[in-house]
Amino acid sequence: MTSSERPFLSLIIPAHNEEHRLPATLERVHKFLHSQSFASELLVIENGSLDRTGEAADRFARSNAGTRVLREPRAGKGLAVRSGMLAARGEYRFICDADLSMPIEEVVRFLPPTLADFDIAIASRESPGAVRYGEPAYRHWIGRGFNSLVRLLAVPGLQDTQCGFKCFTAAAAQALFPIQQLDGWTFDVEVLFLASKFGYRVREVAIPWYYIRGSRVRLLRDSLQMFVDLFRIRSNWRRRLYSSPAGPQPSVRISDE
Ligand SMILES: Nc1nc2c(ncn2[C@@H]2O[C@H](COP(=O)(O)OP(=O)(O)O)[C@@H](O)[C@H]2O)c(=O)[nH]1
Ligand SMILES: [Mg+2]
Repeated sequence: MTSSERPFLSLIIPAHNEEHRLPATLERVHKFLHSQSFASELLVIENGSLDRTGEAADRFARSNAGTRVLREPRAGKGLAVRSGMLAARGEYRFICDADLSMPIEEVVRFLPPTLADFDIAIASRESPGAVRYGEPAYRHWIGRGFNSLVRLLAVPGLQDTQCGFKCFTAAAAQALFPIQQLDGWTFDVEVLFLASKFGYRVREVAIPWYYIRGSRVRLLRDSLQMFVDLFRIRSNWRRRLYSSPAGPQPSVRISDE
């Protein structure tokens, strides 16, 4: 990893109450990045943790060049990902959950030369070829129920908006994250909704995905909030609260609906 040139890849890890699983994840990710021929940087964004996640990240960054730790005062995965995406300098900016439920080696499948002609590439546990390992049935069906609502209310075409592994080109990240507003779990739906409204090319990448216990999602409370957020996205759009992205855009096709 180098700091002077613009990195090819920024790997962005949002971390909340992750003091136990973060150190091993950082070791693995760092080792993987070093084994690649491209330049990269690693960003950890901690916010609102009640444990020593920030200290664990700082300790790692002190002894591993190319790692940056950012902090935000309020909790929220969406807020953390937004600050990471906007602080990143890479040509490609990849969100990676701290539990590494997708093997990190899969990252190359979201990048050129393996994948080309996209603005956003999202991991999918539903596309042909994807495999879910060890997921309890209740989690699976809650996820499928939410996806039905997402397709009905916000993004018709996508079978899995919630997987924690997504790759953005620098241009797409810099256009979409400044106008996206949700700070919590539904930020993925909002960003993908805006991506489709503004004509960005979204590709789904089928992945092997391993269920890891200890989710930070509080099933009842967060699911309810996510349901409300779907209506908020629609209402924000109707009220024209999302300004058009500034800067470079893809072949723009703005839908009025
Ligand atoms: N920085 C930050 N990260 C968060 C927050 N909430 C969740 N995360 C991170 O988001 C990722 C996904 O969380 P996880 O509990 O695995 O969710 P699940 O896999 O969707 O059930 C993990 O890296 C969490 O640490 C938050 O408030 N702030
Ligand atoms: Mg997880």
